[in-house]
Amino acid sequence: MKATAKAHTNIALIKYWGKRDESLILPMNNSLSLTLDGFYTSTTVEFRNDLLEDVFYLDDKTVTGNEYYRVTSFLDLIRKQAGNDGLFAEIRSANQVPTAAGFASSASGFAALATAAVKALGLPYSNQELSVLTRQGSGSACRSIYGGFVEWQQGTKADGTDSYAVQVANANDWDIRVAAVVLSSDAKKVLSREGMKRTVETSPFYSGWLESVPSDLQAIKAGIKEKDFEQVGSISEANCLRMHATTLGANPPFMYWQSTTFLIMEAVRALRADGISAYFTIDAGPNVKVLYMPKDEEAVQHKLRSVPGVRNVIVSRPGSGISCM
Ligand code: 2P0
Repeated sequence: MKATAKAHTNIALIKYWGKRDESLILPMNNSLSLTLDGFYTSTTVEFRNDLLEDVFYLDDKTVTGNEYYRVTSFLDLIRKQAGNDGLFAEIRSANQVPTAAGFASSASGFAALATAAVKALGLPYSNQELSVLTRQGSGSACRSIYGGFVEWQQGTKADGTDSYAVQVANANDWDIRVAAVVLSSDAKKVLSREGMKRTVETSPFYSGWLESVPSDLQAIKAGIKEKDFEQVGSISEANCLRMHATTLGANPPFMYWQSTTFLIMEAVRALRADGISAYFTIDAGPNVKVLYMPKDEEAVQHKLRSVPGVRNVIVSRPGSGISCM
């Protein structure tokens, strides 16, 4: 009753922004991401008869509070599905996701946790079933089941059984790069869960966001198929800007960007003006991710590292899906 699994994080190129069901974590729109090899979580789950409650260690430290409850209530779901309510687990997770890089470790975290727990209990889940399950821990995590380019199909059913991720292109199909640009200061955060809820409920721009997603998705999938980097990059950047625009219309309004965020956006535009194909995308935080082609590695690194306020630049290639050890 013990298993270990590894999952990589992912960066959304077409963002998931807003839920239609908060408890089942059903999204308002389809999203599309790239799984990244540079950032991952390894998790071991061992169900033991001698435990009276779950114990959770993250990087060898005992976790309590909200983070602990999110994990145990997710395991409750799995226990229920296995028909084994009273069986508790020791969970040991190690994050290779520098939180300062602005990646939600929840994506790799819940994907690794779900995979390890299901394996430990011997549940014969397909990747699709695993994606449905993982989604209920954290929405974006359902995309981390697969490697390469991945689409999360929002589904139409009220019970969420058709809301899962599917692979669009394999990690080995196309060699591109994503640089995570780490800023030296940290802003007070509006958590993405709270931010998307406020936006759905109050932003008059939200309907415009939803209207814009289907054509972005169609165009980016065509771009991935054709390996048209300009198309994939430019659509990712525009989609990111539209997501962030919805936050400015929320009540109260909020914004994830800092002054250094703007400087990096300008640096990326300057690279393009110099004929280097680079595009940015930004999640629910101030850090920027930059997409570019391997041949431009040196120029992109040099430019990004020269921006005042940039602390580090961490490069990823397309990564693989979940694996069990
Ligand atoms: C995404 N984000 O598609 C978008 C873009 C942030 C901006 O998914 O509430 O941690 O657990 O479903 O998945 C972050 O939200 O939120 C996110 P929950 P999650 O990657």
